[in-house]
Amino acid sequence: MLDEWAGSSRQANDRRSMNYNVSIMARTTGRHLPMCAGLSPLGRRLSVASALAIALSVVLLALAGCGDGGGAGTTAGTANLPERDEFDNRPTVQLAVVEATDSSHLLPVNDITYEASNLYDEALSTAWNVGAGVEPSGQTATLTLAGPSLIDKVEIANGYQKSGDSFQRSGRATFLLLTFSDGTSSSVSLEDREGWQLTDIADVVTETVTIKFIDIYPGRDRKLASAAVSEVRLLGKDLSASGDPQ
Ligand SMILES: [Ca+2]
Repeated sequence: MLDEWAGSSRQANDRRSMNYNVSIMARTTGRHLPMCAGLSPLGRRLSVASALAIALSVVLLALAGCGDGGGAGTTAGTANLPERDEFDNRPTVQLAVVEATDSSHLLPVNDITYEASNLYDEALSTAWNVGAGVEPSGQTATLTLAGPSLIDKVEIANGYQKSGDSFQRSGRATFLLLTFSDGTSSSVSLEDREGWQLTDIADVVTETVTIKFIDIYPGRDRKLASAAVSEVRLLGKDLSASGDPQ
């Protein structure tokens, strides 16, 4: 929905909608005009004028409706996306994440939280951690970017890397599925080790990234049966106006 081609398609639909309205209007006008036959010339002129006034109102309402629809359908930032040639020259950066939500997380323990916001706090000692009666596979966390961005790499710190013991105690991701705001996905395979793991993905323009646990390296604590990811870095090009190189 972020690409300009989607916008062109919507405009085409709007035009088809407007043409349809005009077509209905023409048929309606044509059906009523013969009823003027028994009127005086002045009456016929007034009737025709009335019909034209109604028709004009219909067209204006249709245009107003199309305008509203176009505004609602134009996603935030779409109109401001730079041309591909222009943003190809922008530097690859770590993209800013402004919000995270998740399908589930472990309850806090002694002020230590396990929410998805731990995925982008630049601390390997904090993690998004799921389990404790909830099957980790299928759980999701959604990161919202500061603006529309092109992503071509992700860097992930697998497991709960607070300590070697924490890493072994919690499960780690074998595969993560990343889904983007246009509905496309990329699968990321991860090794069972501490530290950062960099993965190239197919270029995608998006404003959100949803991370799903697909398969798990089981943790040592089989009762907790958790799985964790400590950090996710999204790398690519910021396509918002503020992403212009200085
Ligand atoms: Ca963290």
